[in-house]
Amino acid sequence: MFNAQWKKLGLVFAVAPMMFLAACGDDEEASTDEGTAGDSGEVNYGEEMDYKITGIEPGAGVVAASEAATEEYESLEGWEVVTSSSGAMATELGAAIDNEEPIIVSGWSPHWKFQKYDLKYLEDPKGVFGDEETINTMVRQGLEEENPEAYTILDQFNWESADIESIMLEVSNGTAVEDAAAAWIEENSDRVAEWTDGTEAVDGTEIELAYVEWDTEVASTTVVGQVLEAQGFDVKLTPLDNAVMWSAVAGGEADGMVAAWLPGTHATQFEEYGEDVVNLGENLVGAKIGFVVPSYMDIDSIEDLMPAE
Ligand code: PBE
Repeated sequence: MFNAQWKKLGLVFAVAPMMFLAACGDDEEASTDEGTAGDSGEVNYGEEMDYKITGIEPGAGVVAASEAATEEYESLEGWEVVTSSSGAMATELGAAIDNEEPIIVSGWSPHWKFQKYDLKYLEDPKGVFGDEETINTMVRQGLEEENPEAYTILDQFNWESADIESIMLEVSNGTAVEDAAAAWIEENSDRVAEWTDGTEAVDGTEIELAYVEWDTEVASTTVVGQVLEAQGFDVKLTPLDNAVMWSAVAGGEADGMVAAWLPGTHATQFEEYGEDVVNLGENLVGAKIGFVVPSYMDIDSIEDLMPAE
């Protein structure tokens, strides 16, 4: 309508050729610009979301980083990170997408949500969420001497985002994690053979792995647990809060975990417990945390948001 009127005016009067060109030169671009201006001027995503960011478990590093972001960015003044659980976050994300509503979640990759939905990370010019992360394996002191076969398998465990995501996606579609893990192990016997390389089967030696019920860690810990079980171990997988997971390995109550996100996400825990655990290094590279939004949201950066009034 607006453009059509300008066209008419331009044709009739032809007195403002520059304006005429500006309005009609590129209709598509003109309307896109109009939409953007309209969104930032009229659609206040913050207001629609009640200035709430959908967090996950209170102990998660990504929640701490999300809270730090609300402190660091002026655009997030007056915003709040609402904690719940990874499962609740995923449910809320799915519901928002069904209704094409705006939502900001404390997100991470690898994660099945990127395969299921069209999502993007908001740019983080202040670097509050850090850069690329690795997921690392930590074991208790003394494991190498007391349980060398398990130590070697845990040390050799490593895989890629595509591997873990394929399991997570199946689980998100309703497959039991035990079944998804078993199927992956069967299809990737060469890879698994590299993890057990140089070890001998045992007869019921106990091994306890701690983890947190994040989708990533549920998948990885289940896979490693099954590989250990197939080697004859009596495996116990213990879900804990993040800080408790770290302290359990540091204190020797648990034998190990494959869920240490570094250098940023678990920096606080690594600082506190790093000297009391044995760091077996990366089991996955290319991980990431940050604010994740549906691609249909017309913002790219945390700085595109608006403070609460
Ligand atoms: N996460 C998944 C964890 C680490 C693994 C990103 C939710 C966290 O934020 O601590």
